[in-house]
Amino acid sequence: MFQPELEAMDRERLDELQSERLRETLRRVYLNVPLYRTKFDEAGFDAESVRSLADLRHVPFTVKDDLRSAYPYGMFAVPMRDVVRVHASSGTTGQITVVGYTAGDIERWSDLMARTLASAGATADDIIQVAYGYGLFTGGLGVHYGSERLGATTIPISGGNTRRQIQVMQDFGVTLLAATPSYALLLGETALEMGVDVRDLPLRAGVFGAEPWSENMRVQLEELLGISAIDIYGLSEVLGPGVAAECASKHGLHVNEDHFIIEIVDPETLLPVPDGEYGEVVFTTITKEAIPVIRYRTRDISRIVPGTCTCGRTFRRMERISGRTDDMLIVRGVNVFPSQIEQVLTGIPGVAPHYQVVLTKRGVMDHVEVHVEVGPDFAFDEIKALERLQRHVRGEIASALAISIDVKLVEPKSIQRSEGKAKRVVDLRDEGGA
Ligand code: DLL
Repeated sequence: MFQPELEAMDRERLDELQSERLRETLRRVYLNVPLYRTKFDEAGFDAESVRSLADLRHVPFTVKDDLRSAYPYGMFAVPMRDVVRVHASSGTTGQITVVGYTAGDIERWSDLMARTLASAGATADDIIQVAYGYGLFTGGLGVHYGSERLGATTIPISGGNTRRQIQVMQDFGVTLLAATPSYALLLGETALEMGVDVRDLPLRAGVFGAEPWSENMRVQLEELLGISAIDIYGLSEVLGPGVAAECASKHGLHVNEDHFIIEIVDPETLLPVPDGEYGEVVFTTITKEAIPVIRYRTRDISRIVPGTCTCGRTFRRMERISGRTDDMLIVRGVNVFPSQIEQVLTGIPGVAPHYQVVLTKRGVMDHVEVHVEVGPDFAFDEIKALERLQRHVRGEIASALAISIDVKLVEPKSIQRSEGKAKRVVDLRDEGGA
């Protein structure tokens, strides 16, 4: 453990710490951020009235549109001269939101990322290939600072230039890879094309996140790369990577509760759900200086994993993200996330883990079709075999998810590969057909 005195803190002490930091944060945003002052006043909420964590229920939520309307710096709680870094996220609609960091924020972020890497088993002896994008995206620089804080050797290669990545991995003796899971898959496949079996290299772990992925995808990545694959989670509005991460037991992601308060709420009623039930993940930052967020609705769906973890950490765990509410498909009344479809596809021999869910309009009805690549060894011109496999895939999806969904098998390498976040849902509904 990187910081056992914090990560394995007594729960009672943690409650006190969270309440104290929450009170201080609420006071600060009320004083310094007009948007919060207006929200609190309109809701009749007095920032000074908070006595314990239970009072958080009375605090108004914050949503992505609040950040958009405050573009670029309207949500900052400190003067610009105290801001040493900005990052930005484009989001699905393309409209950009900006987040800022003070020198203190960067310090804490580095610590949290060192903690994240350490929970994946990394030490100062590791050589870490940072294949998340560097730039306005938080992934590259976030992991970079954590890796240096840990004392590991940091390779700031960023995303892209895939063949060179393999060369570097091989020549520099890389032991840990940081990338999106979809890019890690592309790296593994490209290595094979180059005649390199990554399993023979010193690489032993991966910290993968920034997009939803399934348990079966983990199994495939672990086999392909000969590593232990760890899920790491975060979002720009709250910090970047470093909000939550799995430990070696890989049974939920420990939320860094000394810096963030997690709630799971029903997205309709916005009331908190009991531990163990699914809902929308909501975070409140309690140590951020430049841009604290209060009850921020992430649109990510997960649940709290009940019970304690065998690793000794006391921070609560959230289950891997099932998906984003924006990506949820409603197929004849049944809610499905692309990652659930991925879980089914990646368990079927003969198909490759490359897929897209394509939405079109048929008359007034939405039509959903899954495009999935056949495996590289599949004889794509054998119509009978293709039909058989297609029926099989449909059947597997129907039995696992209780939905009947059209499946189109496509040729190997015909689905666009990603060097960052994969695009799993292609929405052609405004374009009048597929
Ligand atoms: O993706 C931060 C990050 C970088 C996390 C590198 C992990 C590794 P954003 O670009 O703001 O920040 O996107 C945040 O990505 O709300 C989730 O929907 C999704 N996401 C992030 N991590 C995971 C994960 C970064 N482990 C959005 N599993 C979040 C599933 C994830 N989804």
